[in-house]
Amino acid sequence: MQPETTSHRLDALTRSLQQHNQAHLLEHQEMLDADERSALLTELETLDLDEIGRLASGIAGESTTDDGDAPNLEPAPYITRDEAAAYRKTGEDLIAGGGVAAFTVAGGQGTRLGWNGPKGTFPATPITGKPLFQVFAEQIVAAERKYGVEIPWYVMTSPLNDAATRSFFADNNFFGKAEASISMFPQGVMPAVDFAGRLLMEDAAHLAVSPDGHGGSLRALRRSGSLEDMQNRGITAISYFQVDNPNVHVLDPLFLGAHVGHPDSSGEMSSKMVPKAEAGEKVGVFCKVGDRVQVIEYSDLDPELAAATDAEGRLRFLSGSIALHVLGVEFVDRLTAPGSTTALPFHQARKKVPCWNSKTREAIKPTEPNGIKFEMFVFDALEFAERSIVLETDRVEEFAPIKNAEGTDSARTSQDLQVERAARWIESVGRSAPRSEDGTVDATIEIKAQTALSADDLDPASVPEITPGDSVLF
Ligand code: UD2
Repeated sequence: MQPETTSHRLDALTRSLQQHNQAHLLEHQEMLDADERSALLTELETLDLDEIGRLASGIAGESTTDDGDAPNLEPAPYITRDEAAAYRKTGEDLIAGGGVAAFTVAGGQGTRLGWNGPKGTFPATPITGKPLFQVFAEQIVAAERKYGVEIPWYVMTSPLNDAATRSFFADNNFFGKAEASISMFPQGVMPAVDFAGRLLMEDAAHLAVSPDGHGGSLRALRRSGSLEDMQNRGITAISYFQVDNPNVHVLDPLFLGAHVGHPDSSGEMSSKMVPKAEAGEKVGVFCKVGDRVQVIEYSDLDPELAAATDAEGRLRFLSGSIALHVLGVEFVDRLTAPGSTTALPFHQARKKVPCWNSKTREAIKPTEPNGIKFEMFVFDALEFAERSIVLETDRVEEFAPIKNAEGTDSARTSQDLQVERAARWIESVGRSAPRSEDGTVDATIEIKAQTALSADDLDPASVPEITPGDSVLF
C-alpha cells in the first residue's frame, strides 16, 4: 500500500466516521503499523454506517422488536401428527427423489454451555458420548441407506468456529458420510455497539464483531453458493435444525410431506411446535398476526399473554418453537435475491462485550453488559410465507436440547430424555424397558441410528433383554 493511498483512504474514512459519530475508531491509528492500519481501514470501509446508525437509533430495551405488544396477536393454529399422517408418503417420495437437504445451524458461540470448542463437538449421547455432529451424521447416513439416495448436508459455522469445525469433521473421517456431500460455510458477522451506539473495538486493530444470528443463515446460504448448489442438485426443501438437539429427527417424512402437500402450506416455510411445559418456558411462541404466522421470542412476549389460559385451563399461547423448520429452496432464493425487500430485522441483545478503549488504550473485560449485539432470527422469515403450517410434535420424541452446563437443558437432562425416548421406542414394539416406581427408566439405553431412525423402524427382535441398572447399546 502506497502511503499517499493510505492517507487518502484515511481522510475519506475519517470524514465519514465523523458524520456518523464513530470518529473514535481512528483516534489511535498512528500507533498501528502499516499492515494493521491498512487492515483496520479495510474493515471500517466495508461497514454500512447508515445501517448501523439506524439500528443504534433503536437502542432502548432488550429488543428492537416489540411485536409482543401487538394488539392483534392470536395463537397460531397447529395441526397434529395424526392429521398430518396422510402426507408421510409424499415426504418419503421427496426424500427418496433427492429433493431434501439437511441443514444445521452451528454458528452460535455456546457461551452458556461453557464448552471449549464448537457446540457440535460436545459429547451428547448417554453411553458412547457421541458428539452432536456425529449424532446428526449417523442419522443422515442411515437415511441415505433407507431411502437409497445421497442426502447433502449443509453446516453453517461462524468465522469463530469454522476452522475448528472443519478439522473436527476431517479428524473423524466425516463420520462415515461422503465428504463431497457435506458443505460447510461461515455465517456473517455484525459489529457490536455501546449503549450510545458507538462501535466497539476488540483491540487496537479490529472491531468487536459477533455472528449475525441464525437468521443470517439465509443470506449465508446464498453468499456461500450453497443455495445454487442445492438448485443444481434438484433440492427443493431444506430440513433446518439447531446444533443443540440430539433428539432431532433430521429428516422427518411426515413433516416434509405436510410442508409440500398440506393445503394450509404454501411450501415456503413450515415449523414444528411442542406444547409449552409452563408459561415461562424459554422458547419462542407461534402466534398469528393478521393472516401470517410469526414466532414471538419468549423475551418479547408480554408475561400476561404468556400466562393467559383458555376455558380448559390450557395456556392460550401454547405452541412453543423448538426451532425445527422446513424451508423451500425457492423461498430462500426469493428472500435473499439481490434487491429483495424482504430482509429480516435485527434484534438487539445486551451482552458483555470484551473490548478496547481507544482513549485510554486499555483492554476491558466487562462484568456487566456493556454493549449491544445485533442478531437476525430465522423464524422472522415466517411472515414472508403466504401460508405456513405449524405441526405439533412430542417433546420427548424430538426435543432434548443441550444449552446449559447444569440444570435445565443441560447434558444431564438431555441424556435423561434420550434414554426415555429409547425406552418408549422399545415399549412401542412390545418389548420392555425397566422402570423405577416413579416411572423413570432404570437403565441407560442408547439406540444407534443404524438400528432405527424412529420407533417405526425398530425391529422387536433387535432389542436385547434389559435388566434394571443395565447400560445397553444396540
Ligand atoms: C432458541 C430459540 C427459542 C427456542 C429454542 C429451542 C431464538 C432466538 N430462540 O433459543 O425460541 O426455539 O432455541 O431450542 O432462536 N446460532 C447460529 N448463529 C448465531 C446464533 C445462533 O448458528 O449467530 C445457532 C446456534 O448454534 C444454535 C441455535 O442457533 O444451534 C440456537 O441459538 P441459541 O442457543 O442462541 O438459541 P436459544 O437457545 O436462546
